[in-house]
Amino acid sequence: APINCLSSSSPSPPATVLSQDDLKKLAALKAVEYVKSGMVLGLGTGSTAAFVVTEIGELLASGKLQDIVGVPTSKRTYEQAKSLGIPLSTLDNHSYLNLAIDGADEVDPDLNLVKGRGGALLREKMVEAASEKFVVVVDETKLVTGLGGSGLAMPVEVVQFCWKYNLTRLQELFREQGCEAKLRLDADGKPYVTDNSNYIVDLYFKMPILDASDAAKEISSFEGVVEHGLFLDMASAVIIAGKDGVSVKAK
Ligand code: ABF
Repeated sequence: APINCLSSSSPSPPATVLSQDDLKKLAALKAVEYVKSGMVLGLGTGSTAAFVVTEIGELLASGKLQDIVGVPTSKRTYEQAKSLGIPLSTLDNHSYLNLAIDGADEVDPDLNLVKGRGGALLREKMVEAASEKFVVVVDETKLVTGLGGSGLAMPVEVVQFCWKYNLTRLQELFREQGCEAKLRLDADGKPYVTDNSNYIVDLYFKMPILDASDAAKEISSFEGVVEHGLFLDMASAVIIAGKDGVSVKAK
């Protein structure tokens, strides 16, 4: 159904224009249709994934879903899921997951992703790689023609030891692509520390990354790099909510 509702009758009532949060929620509700009782589920991080977690909590509370076990991708999601009474576990105890649902920062036409602006990229990648299916939930503002093309951060999680050394190496690696590397700071202006006690170096590109697969390999080859936000060939499906409705792109 269309989600930007305009009446054709006269006089016209005001158009109902959905907010970005409304769109995120619509994508989340669609994704939850993939969840079946008995599943072990990867629970994503971020504002879109939070709608997914809320809905799963409500379905469990009403008895419409049963025997769900959630594996959270961050401390934030752990707290949210716990407060909703969702039974929780870890990859150590559940190394095979049926399904993970999470948001993304950028989605390219081949369903490759940039993730991690929320800071949870390491646990997200571990949980999502262990899932049989990985469903991504976004609003249409996340669609790009090439990864890195939004002009926003592509995060790289690095160990704290000599972080500046790796920041410089990362900037050098992509110098010809107009890359600027910055240490992520928290609200107090101190280095942002991840759930795994690492720092994040954000890479800003002036143009889409020329060869994302090559870039992923090069970044991973640096000693002291823990993980990067390029999630290539991982998504099984992407649910996109936009002004014309909700669509699903699958591999
Ligand atoms: C997680 O949350 C991240 O990988 C991504 O950085 C972020 C997206 O957040 P939001 O849904 O709030 O835009 O999915």
